[in-house]
Amino acid sequence: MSSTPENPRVVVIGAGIVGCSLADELTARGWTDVTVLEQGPLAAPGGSTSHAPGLVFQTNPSKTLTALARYTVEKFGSLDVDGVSCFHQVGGLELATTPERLAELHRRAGYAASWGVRGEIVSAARCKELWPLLDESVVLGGFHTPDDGLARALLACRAQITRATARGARFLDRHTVTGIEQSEGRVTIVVTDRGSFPADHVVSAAGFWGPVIGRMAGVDVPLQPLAHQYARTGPLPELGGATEEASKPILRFQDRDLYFREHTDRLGIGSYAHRPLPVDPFAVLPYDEARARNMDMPSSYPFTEEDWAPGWDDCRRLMPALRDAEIEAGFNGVFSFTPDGMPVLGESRRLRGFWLAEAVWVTHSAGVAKAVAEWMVDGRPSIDLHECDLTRFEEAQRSPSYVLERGAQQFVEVYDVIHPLQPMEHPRPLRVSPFHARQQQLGAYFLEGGGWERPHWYEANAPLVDALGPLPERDAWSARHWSPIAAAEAKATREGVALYDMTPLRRLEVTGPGAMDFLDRMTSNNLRKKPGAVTYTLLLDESGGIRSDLTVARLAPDRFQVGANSPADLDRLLRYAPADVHIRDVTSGTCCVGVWGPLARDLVQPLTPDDFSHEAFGYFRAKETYIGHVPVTAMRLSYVGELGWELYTTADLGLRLWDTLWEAGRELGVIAAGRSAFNSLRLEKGYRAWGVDMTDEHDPFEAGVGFAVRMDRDDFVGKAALARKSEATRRLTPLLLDDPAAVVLGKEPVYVDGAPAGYVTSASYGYTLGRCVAYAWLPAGLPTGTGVHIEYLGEKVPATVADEPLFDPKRTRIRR
Ligand code: FFO
Repeated sequence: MSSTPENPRVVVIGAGIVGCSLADELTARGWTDVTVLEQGPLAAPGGSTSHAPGLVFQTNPSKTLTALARYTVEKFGSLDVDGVSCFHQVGGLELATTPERLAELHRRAGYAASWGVRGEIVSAARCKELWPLLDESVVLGGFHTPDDGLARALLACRAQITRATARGARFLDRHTVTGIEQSEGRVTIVVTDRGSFPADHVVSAAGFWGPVIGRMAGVDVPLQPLAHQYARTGPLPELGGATEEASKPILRFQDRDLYFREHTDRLGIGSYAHRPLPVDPFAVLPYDEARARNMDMPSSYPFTEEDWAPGWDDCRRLMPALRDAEIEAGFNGVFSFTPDGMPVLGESRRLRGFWLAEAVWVTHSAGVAKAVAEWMVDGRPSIDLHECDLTRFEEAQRSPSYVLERGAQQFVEVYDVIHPLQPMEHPRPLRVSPFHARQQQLGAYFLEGGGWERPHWYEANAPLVDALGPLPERDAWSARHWSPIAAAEAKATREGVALYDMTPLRRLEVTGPGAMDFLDRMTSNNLRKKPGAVTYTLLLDESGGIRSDLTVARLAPDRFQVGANSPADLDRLLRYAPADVHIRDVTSGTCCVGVWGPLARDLVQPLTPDDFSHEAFGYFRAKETYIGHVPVTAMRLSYVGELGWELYTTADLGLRLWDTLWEAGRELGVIAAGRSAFNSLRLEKGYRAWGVDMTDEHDPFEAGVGFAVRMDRDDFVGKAALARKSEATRRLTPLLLDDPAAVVLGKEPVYVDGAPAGYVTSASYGYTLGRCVAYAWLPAGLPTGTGVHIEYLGEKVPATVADEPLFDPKRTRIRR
């Protein structure tokens, strides 16, 4: 068959659950020229799918992962082989044996409600009813999710092989990929030990062999295979008479890193309660060599008794019936972990047509296959995948040693109670700004983001706390990674002047004769302004979804500085850039201080030869000038909503810039302030954070950034789609919590008239307002003053729809 744009030649590498599901999804969309190459035998080729115990717990703090899992449940539930369903909906049960875990289960019930998964917190007695083997006395409660269950992954492979084959796909087993050829940046041929396969698109769905395939293509696949233990008991009298494969909910005992499922009258037990057992993906044997060495399959390593013993004791404490039980069989099963626990999906920019569908668990497999198929066929997935995008890793997060260390840590933490702000412990520090030494001297409390050390507050500001009124008490959870010092720093910013380290803010330099036209076509606002203008604008996709929000400073006719959000922004711009446009990420070689507050001008003016008056240096303007000895690019804008400037310079001069500002600011009472205050101030101003408040699932109008879209100008990416949009049905809505002492943190479900209606995106105490601010996706048209409830730790907290911006609506503070 020859290739056409409507039906290109696709080669999928790997016939595990991802490859089989992908072949099914692609052929369902009319891409029928699909070849799936598999090194092992079908339909149990020996990778992770072949040993996966199949537990599908849908609930996850990530909305994206939950949506992917929901589709797996829906799809496998509709597939069968000879009348046997590919999904066994026994429900799920997560147990709490500590108060901390019970609180976590309440949070998880919140995520479930936010993302549309049925579930309820249940008593210990109800847990016992659902799982009679439990010792009720060790259980405090549980989270029961009736729609979770067991995926029969190998059956689902068979069902999808049959269906995709009927539509024209072919599955070739015992074909080992040995090379990937390319020409002019596009993939052309997949070479195997049994012939070559020309391809327009190649998808690596090779699971933990992904890095091996990636190397053939010259593409990093940042995943780390690790082994974890799975064992099966002998027959248990307590399960005697069972005829069904399973009838009780799949069970998690996260406090001891264990999970359970039935195998008729036996129990299968999975354990993460052991040291990480990393496996070198380049040393994993192919199917036949593994067999030759008496391994069951490449993904199953011999059971290590010594790693099993502690977990086994815990199993027996939880289920007394296991005290007399024996382990009949066990193995150490290999599967993939990534530095952040998310899959790695998308097309490589360096090798067009080469896609990754890697580090995917059975739980998310069907959802991933659907999303990747949509992405390939329609140009974009129908759900937000930015957390899974292969472009999300920073350069410094791609080294093999980073991937190994973080992958192993993801294993260790797999069931831990993780606070949303909890930083990784190592490798740290990885990236520091030039101000790091000063920040340490000021007692910075550092958290981590994108590899950067980021001060959240400074202990040096502790004396300022006394001048505040009494602050409401916080519960233990919201008090974590929080300090009242943030309140003092917020107040000092609103009343005096503060320095904020903005170095981690991504900066791109876009230059060349085509730069103006290129940025103009790529983004939604009007950028055709004289040099010196700064514009807030949006990077949209073809469907009008928000890919990012940017500030674009025109520094010279052909030279722009772009303030961006993630590595994906750079990737996207590079993908589209014509030859006469040069794009460079200058983040690492430069730095930035935000000097913000009503006294900002008093601080900066004496240090610079330029006129920094409102008349001479207006709001959203940029100038290249000097601060003392330091050449800077100054931009008059502020994400915290106060008078002031972002000051950029090269990294070598950063410390000098900081010291110059610090010295000059002494008599004005300048402080250094951290991200905790920063986030509070920006929410009071209603400034959206991309990736949290809005993603490509949202259009600018419903997200409340329609002011950055000029529908009356010439064409730009996304314009046509926006023109077709009908009235929005949902809206990013500002809420104020009624009780001045109440706080929420984000991702909580919101109830309108008692029914779940949406979820909180970001939230922070608004120290100026004296109330917690929460933004939430809610039905459009809720009038200001509407009372709603936010569920926080199982309690319904009252909140009220507010008018935005909540603070300084006339913007007098920034425009003076
Ligand atoms: N670039 C710079 N230089 N500084 C930043 O803080 C940020 N951002 C992101 C990415 N790029 C950046 C953009 N987010 C405003 C709102 C959100 C921003 C940046 C700026 C803002 O000042 N909005 C005003 C003015 C809008 C206008 O006049 O067009 C407003 O909404 O009133 C940090 O995350």
